[in-house]
Amino acid sequence: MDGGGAPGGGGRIVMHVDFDHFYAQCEEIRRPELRARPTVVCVFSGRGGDSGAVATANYAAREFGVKSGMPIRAARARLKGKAPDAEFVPVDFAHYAGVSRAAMDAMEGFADVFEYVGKDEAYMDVTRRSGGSWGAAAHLAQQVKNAVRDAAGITCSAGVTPNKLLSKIASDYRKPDGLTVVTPEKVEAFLEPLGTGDIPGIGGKTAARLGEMGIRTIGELRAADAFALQQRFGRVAGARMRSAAMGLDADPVAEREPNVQYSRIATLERDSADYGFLAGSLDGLCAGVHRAVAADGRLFKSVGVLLVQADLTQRTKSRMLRRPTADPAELRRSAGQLLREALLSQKIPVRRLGVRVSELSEVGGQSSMDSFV
Ligand code: DGT
Ligand code: CA
Ligand code: CA
Repeated sequence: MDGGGAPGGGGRIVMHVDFDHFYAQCEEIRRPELRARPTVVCVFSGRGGDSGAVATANYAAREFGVKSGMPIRAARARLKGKAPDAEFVPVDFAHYAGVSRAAMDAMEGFADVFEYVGKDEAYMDVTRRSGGSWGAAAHLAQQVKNAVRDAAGITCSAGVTPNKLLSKIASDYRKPDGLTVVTPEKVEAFLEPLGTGDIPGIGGKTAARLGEMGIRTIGELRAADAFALQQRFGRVAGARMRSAAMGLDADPVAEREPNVQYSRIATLERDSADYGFLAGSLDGLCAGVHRAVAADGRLFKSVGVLLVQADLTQRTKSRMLRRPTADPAELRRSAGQLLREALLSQKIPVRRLGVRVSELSEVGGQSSMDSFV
């Protein structure tokens, strides 16, 4: 590893910005009365009733232990009897995309290099912009937060540190509306007391295995026997954990714009609203989209279908997958389901049919929950 990732070494100043309880804040923008009430944003599975999962919840709901990923039924149980004013609202990705776009547009101009990561987070290299001064960088971060609030009406939390890894940890350190600056000389003291699970890439399982070795804090991980770690987790993962515990990360902020997408669209042989007929074109469209994504070595997390109707108006339907994928079968399956759902309420025959994927990431650039092992 070169000195670029070493605290105090390469002299970079990197900012990570993460929007607070993002989907819930988006709902609060259009219904301000929700701010004071426990609000749970739900992905209803469509199988009726409360079947489905919680996407996120506002802070009022989190106080009752409601968390991302839990079954909607479990969230109801936690709020039952205690919060009669609680609201359960369905996800509305199109609305969130609009809010995200407004916020990202407001942020981009503050960076030397801007890296869009997902709808609610981005990295910004601000080394040149801040003249290498930590005071100036802190001021810049406050300006970014203000700009996001003015443009999109939401709060966010920012971390300003020597690299991406530390900034990601720092933005999560004080939430909501946080601003955490960690200068090179403070890195060690900052990391020391945090839990190992605060390191991106160390999920619950890995943290538990570390706990069995008596390693609970990042400070303990840093001091751990390198050989023992490598024996337990393998050479590569063991070494990565230790270097993360030291706050090292040389990964550069790489320019990436939001909302890049791949799509294919085709005119049908005749106008139709029949699933069987439309599905005949769908596989070819999916294959075309998949070829383009795969050629660029990317994964996608959102799949959508576009219906251009006989009167030339458009309908779209899209869905977020559970995790980023490059699987052509999953693309075909999702697009097929979306088409089926769209046609349930189709009043005008369809003239042109399109498939698109978005929420892209690089293959290998993932940090899934337990990506270290
Ligand atoms: P935060 O950043 O801790 O204040 O809260 P969020 O809700 O912004 O959490 P974050 O940054 O991990 O995720 C951003 C959005 O992604 C979140 O608003 C909803 C969505 N999301 C997160 N976890 C899950 C999940 O387990 N299932 C589903 N369907 N969506 C999720
Ligand atoms: Ca967030
Ligand atoms: Ca996030």
